[in-house]
Amino acid sequence: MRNTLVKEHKLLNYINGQWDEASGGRYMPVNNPANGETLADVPLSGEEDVEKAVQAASEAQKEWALVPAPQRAEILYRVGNIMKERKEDLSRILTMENGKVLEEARGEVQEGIDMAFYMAGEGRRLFGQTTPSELRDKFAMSVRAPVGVVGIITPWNFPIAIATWKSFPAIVAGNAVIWKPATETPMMAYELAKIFEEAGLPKGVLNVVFGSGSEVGTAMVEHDGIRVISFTGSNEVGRTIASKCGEKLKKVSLEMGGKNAVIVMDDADLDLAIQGIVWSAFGTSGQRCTACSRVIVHENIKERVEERLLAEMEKLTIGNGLDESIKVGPIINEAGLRKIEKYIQIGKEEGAKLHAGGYVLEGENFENGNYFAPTLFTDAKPDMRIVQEEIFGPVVSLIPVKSFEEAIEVNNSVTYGLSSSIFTSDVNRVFKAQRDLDTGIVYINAGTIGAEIHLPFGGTKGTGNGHRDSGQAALDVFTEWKSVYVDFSGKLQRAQIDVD
Ligand code: UN1
Repeated sequence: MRNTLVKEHKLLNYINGQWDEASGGRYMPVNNPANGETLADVPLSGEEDVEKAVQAASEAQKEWALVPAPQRAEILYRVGNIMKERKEDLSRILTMENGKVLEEARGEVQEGIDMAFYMAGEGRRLFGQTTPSELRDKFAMSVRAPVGVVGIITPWNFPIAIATWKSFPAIVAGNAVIWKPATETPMMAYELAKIFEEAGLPKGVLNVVFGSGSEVGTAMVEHDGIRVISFTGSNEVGRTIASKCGEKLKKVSLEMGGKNAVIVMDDADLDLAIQGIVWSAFGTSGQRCTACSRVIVHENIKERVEERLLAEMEKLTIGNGLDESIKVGPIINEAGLRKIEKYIQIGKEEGAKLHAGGYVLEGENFENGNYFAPTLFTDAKPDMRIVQEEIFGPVVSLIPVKSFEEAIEVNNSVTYGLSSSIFTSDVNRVFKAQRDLDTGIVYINAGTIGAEIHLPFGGTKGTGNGHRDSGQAALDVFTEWKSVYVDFSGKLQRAQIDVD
């Protein structure tokens, strides 16, 4: 018996407004990480399918770019409204395919709804600039032009929100999109494509090609018809994409994770800090790019923080996220579990003290699911691998420091630079911290997660390559600046020469 909330058990690609099987007819199962139930089969497409999608997108984009932006935005308003109507069903499907608890799934779908209305508003803005010309009777302006056909590659940990961060600005700006969703979470992509279809998006403007990164992703990166690649995912894959795009001089926007820290100073509101750490480290089972996996704590309060943290961790309920009493859901898959286990071993070998957790949960409540116990390492050192590398699980390491300055230095001593947070009641430290923390997102007296869609999202150093998702910044990824000069003098005016 298949799950009844899932309407289609055999997913299809969405290319040129048609629902098609992948060319090779290959499929793989999509499993619920909470209980191993097979929810659907996802097509494994190949180069041929990407080719078809690019053809369709190129054709569609020419017309789409000519549709006035406020009309393009109308589609996004409709998409937002349909998502709102279906919020509960979408959230439940999201919990089933990804594992995150229902409350968080609703939050993620809400993020997508917010993005729809925010980017729909761009249809009446898409601001450019007017600038005085050096010459008399000449008008100068810069406008945002669509890039053409763009490729988006999205991860399983935020399968709908991140897709909206990328596809909505691309579409409102007049591009056509080829989208490869993660094979672990294709149902959100399927639902979103259906919503776009219902909202009346012209065929070919959005094309969903399901399949693996090595086949579909590679074909997208290599295809000369795709002018931008926007990718969120692992560091290794991101680097490969970056170098291939470099060779092809293709624009690329990357978000490749974090090793985010909460700093707790000895003047902090400890209750608040502990809540912030627990939410950021164990929410979504630590499977957020923004998750807190390091706590940099002033040595004066180290013991108290350890104690309070352990007490709160004991209260965490673990299990199937469809059960509203559960706070921590499963890990996405077996490979995810093995990776976390590997880091537990590394942490022990490096000499960090395993204070809580550190094992896969087994037994009656966890049958056929991928559950990992919330884990706390203490007495960790800044150069340990568990403190430097992204684990992507419910594992947090406490690093004691002697001063505010040392805390900032330790925060900045990792290769990543996505999110950071500090709990302090000293206003001078607040302002110093926001200036000196080397991350794309900084929180003061709040945890490391919970970015809002109308602000730029992304990071410094190994987290990315300078581009941002979300907010106005997303438009920079999906548009080209075009400088336009209109000379209405009726004679030849030579810039830089005829200036007096
Ligand atoms: C991610 O983990 O890649 O800021 C995205 C947050 C969410 C988005 C996370 N709004 O935690």
